[in-house]
Amino acid sequence: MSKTIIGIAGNKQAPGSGEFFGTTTAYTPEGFVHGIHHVGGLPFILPIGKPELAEAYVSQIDKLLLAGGQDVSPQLYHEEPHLLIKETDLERDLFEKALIEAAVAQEKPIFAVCRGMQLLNVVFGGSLYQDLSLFPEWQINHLQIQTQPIFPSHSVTVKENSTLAGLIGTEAMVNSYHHQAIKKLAPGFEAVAHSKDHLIEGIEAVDKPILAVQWHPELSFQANEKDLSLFDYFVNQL
Ligand SMILES: [Mn+2]
Repeated sequence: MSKTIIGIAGNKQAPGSGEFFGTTTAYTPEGFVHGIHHVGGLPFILPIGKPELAEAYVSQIDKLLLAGGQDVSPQLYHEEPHLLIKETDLERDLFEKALIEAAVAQEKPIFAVCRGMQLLNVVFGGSLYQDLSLFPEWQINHLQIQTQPIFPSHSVTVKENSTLAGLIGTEAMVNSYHHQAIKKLAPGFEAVAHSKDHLIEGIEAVDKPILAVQWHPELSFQANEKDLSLFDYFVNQL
């Protein structure tokens, strides 16, 4: 029986971590692989490559998943890097931008997590807070770095009648590992989840099969059925 093929946009890990004799590795967090397997999909990791390859990669998959990772290069939304920006990787940004554009052109669904949501927003014309200290209403710890991701740390309110509300309800608890967030929402998207300090935590495209969340369901789906439902929806319905 054929399975739904999910292309996961991969990341790279530079030498210096002590792994693999100092070579750079192409990888994705294993939670994405396990999550997609769990709901019956077939994950493939797409290694970072030249943007010209994106169309061919996307033609081989049914749906595209954008994972977390580095900050999005601020030049993609026409800003200089703020003092508090962390690592960026322009090669990854430009490859994933091309993957997004190819997926839209080929009418293939996209699910995005954390940085993936932020990059989607930028590619479609939005912008980001380069650090949460630049967000005037910042009141909540969105970087639960000392707390395991299976423990959700802050609440989100989800817009009634949105796709996301159909999956996780209008109130949910989520984990949180971000120091950036959406500032200007891209045209063609709706903010469907917010934290109590009014940061955007989930978006849906108005007329495209695209869903994205700011939290990390790949790190919590085994403990949290709501997060598992995101994988099930993406692989089997979106
Ligand atoms: Mn958060």
